Amino acid sequence: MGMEETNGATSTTSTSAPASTTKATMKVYKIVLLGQGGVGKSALTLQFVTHSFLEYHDPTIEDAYLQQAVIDGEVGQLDILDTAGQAEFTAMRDQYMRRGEGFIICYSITDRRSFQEAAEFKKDIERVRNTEDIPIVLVGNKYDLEHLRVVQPEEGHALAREFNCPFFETSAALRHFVDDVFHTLVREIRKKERAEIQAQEKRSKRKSRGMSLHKIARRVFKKQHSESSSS
Ligand SMILES: Nc1nc2c(ncn2[C@@H]2O[C@H](COP(=O)(O)OP(=O)(O)OP(=O)(O)O)[C@@H](O)[C@H]2O)c(=O)[nH]1
Ligand SMILES: [Mg+2]
Repeated sequence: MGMEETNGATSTTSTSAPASTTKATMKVYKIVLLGQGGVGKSALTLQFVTHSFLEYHDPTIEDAYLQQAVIDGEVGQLDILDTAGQAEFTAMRDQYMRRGEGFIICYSITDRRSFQEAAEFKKDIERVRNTEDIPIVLVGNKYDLEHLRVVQPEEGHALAREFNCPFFETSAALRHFVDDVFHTLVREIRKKERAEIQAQEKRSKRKSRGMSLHKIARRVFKKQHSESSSS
């Protein structure tokens, strides 16, 4: 089952829109999918964008998609980068880790190695970005293949707690929890932006308070100075 660990805010519709109809003012969310080859990054992306299931594995080099979505009543343009999981195509990895505002780290519940790799992807993002404060959603895909499961849901939850991020078990085949993954990541990006704005406001308030204190001190000093020179 797919499970969201953080907020349960209502999700809404997502609609495909050609790039030409995108208003210049619409907020763009740069999303990057990471994960070992074959875990289902392309299948998840195609389900999200085109509502169809990719049956065969055609190793990705790099594919980009634009998808308009209304999330919590606010419209946004999701700029999705579906990356290569296969080692021979990974030369660009640092570059797209620098470019992304939010990351979907995927593993397959049928492949332990892909689960171990997920932790490596997280470390790589932190190394490239030099911070731990990056919007991430952890995804254990292919949960329809329960008979082939080797990674337990509790392990996914535990890793998500370590990452401090939301977690879903998904099925690209059944289109289960696909929208939730993308929408939740947008919420995580928005949450971070709001926190940054608040921090900035606090800083500028403190600065302006400091300025006015400085002004008062100057006035008092002037007054005292003029009183002492007139007496
Ligand atoms: N049963 C099942 N199969 C899936 C699911 N998601 C993906 N697959 C299959 O797994 C294979 C690999 O899927 P892709 O989406 O191509 O994997 P990828 O992560 O994009 O692989 P790379 O592009 O090489 O990095 C394909 O045969 C998919 O049909 C799922 O949720 N359930
Ligand atoms: Mg792919």
